[in-house]
Amino acid sequence: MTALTGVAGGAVAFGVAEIVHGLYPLVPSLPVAVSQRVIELTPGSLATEAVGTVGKAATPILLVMVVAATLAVAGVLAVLSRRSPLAALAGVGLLGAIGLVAAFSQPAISVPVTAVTVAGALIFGVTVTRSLLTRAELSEGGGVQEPAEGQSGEMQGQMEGVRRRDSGPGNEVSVGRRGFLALSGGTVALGLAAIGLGRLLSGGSSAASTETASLSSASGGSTTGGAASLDKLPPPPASASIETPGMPKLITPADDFYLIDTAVSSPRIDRDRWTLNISGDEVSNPIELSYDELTSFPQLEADITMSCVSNDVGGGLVSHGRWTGVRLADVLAEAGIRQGEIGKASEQLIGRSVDGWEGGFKTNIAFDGREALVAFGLNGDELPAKHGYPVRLVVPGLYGYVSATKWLSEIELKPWDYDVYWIKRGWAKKGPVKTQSRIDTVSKDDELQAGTIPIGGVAWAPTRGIERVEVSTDGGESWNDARLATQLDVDAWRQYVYEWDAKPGEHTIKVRATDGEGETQTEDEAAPIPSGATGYHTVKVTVA
Ligand SMILES: Nc1nc2c(c(=O)[nH]1)N[C@H]1C(S)=C(S)[C@@H](COP(=O)(O)O)O[C@H]1N2
Ligand SMILES: [Mo]
Repeated sequence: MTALTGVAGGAVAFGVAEIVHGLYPLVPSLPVAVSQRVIELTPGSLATEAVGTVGKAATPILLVMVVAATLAVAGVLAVLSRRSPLAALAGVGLLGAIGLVAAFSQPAISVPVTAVTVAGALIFGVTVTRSLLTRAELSEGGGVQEPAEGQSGEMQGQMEGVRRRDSGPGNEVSVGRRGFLALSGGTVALGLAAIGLGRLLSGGSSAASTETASLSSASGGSTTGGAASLDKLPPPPASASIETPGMPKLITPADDFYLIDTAVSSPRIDRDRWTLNISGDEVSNPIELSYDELTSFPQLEADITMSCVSNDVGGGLVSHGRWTGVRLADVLAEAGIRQGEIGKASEQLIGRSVDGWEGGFKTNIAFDGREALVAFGLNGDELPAKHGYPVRLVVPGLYGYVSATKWLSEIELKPWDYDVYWIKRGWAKKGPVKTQSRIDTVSKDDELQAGTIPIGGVAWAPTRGIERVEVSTDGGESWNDARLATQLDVDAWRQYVYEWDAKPGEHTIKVRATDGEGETQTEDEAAPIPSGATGYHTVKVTVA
């Protein structure tokens, strides 16, 4: 019962803080801030397991665990408070300190308002717990005070006086207890409801952040007075798509684009206050660009298939975007960084996010001819919040964990021996995308009808392109050339289909792709860690 008073106080404190966060974004959400720290401080394999492979997206479970653990501690503190109120208060102070430290490591926060919020929430919570505790003592018939014998008559008198008002003859005490339980339970519910309200107000973890404005109306012409040119791509030719059930769309709609990051919720960034810093020990002209300055470089659209190193063979952590952005090389040139003049201290380009996450790759890659972008648009719209609004990096041919920094705020040139987030956690230093292919039109254990069955899907080898895709329907003993859709771009995945004349029986279907350099993907099976999964996607089906 006593513990419940602490849980109630804790829930109210969380609720108060969360509502303030909902109303005033510069106060971070405490559960989110703490969860974020937990993720950051959990090294290596543990993070990989708990957060999922390479930064598996927002984990509501972790949020719930953080809240539950804090409430449990609050319960223990309430019990402790009966023996040693000071120790309990110290405990509350410690909880507050943890919340503050976590909050201060969040991007975009107002320090004074956050401090006042945390203090206010704690006072609220402690007050609620104390008043509930007082009632608990009453409803338990004052049974708490062991030292009652030695208490002064005056004190006893007070207690009796109060108690008399509360309890009468018969089962009054148990009614009091029930009433107390209802009151505390109600308070817990109120606190949790307040947390919910706060999350609603702030747009929740990710659900409400899907609205995006069209790029043409949001940037370019309107903000820069038409100065920025945009080199748009023509719509993909019909021949680039193969219409068959189960085939993924050639350009992945933003809502379906795979999602991977370590952020518990997407940072909310005010584009008008956002800046991109470019620096480094050897950078001759460090600069800070506003959004308008960034978008005044020549703009282009580029078709780039992006994938995650932790994608399993046949997995879904790969998508194709038509990105709008400016050339990374142009932006670097503005800071005085030029091809052929990249020294040891600038060998690695670090993309840093507002939340501190970093990716890093060889600076040369920005200049080797591929369309590495500082991107601000996806499929004609501005970037969705969860995909990096307002600005991110997109580099063809590199897995996301080394290159595709979302919520980009800094580019820093560093020596190669500097290790970024996932490198410290055991993933490969370089992350070139391996040639891969996937079967989409049939899946494991499908029961199919004999006749013509289209075996189709996508193959990708960004920067190299796909030259050939073969399908085997006998477990790899013989191979058939698939029909290929037109290659949209060497950086884009390419659709294929093989019209299979299926006979009854059990069949093992495999696919393999050959890249534009004539290299066929390896059959050797490897797990995603450390440098990306390999092997042929294999699907067993039954034909009746
Ligand atoms: N700020 C930030 N950027 C990030 C990450 C991250 O955790 N934080 N994850 C990277 C990884 S591992 C991948 S695969 C891609 C995924 O981008 P997407 O979620 O838009 O598909 O983003 C990269 N950029
Ligand atoms: Mo990734």
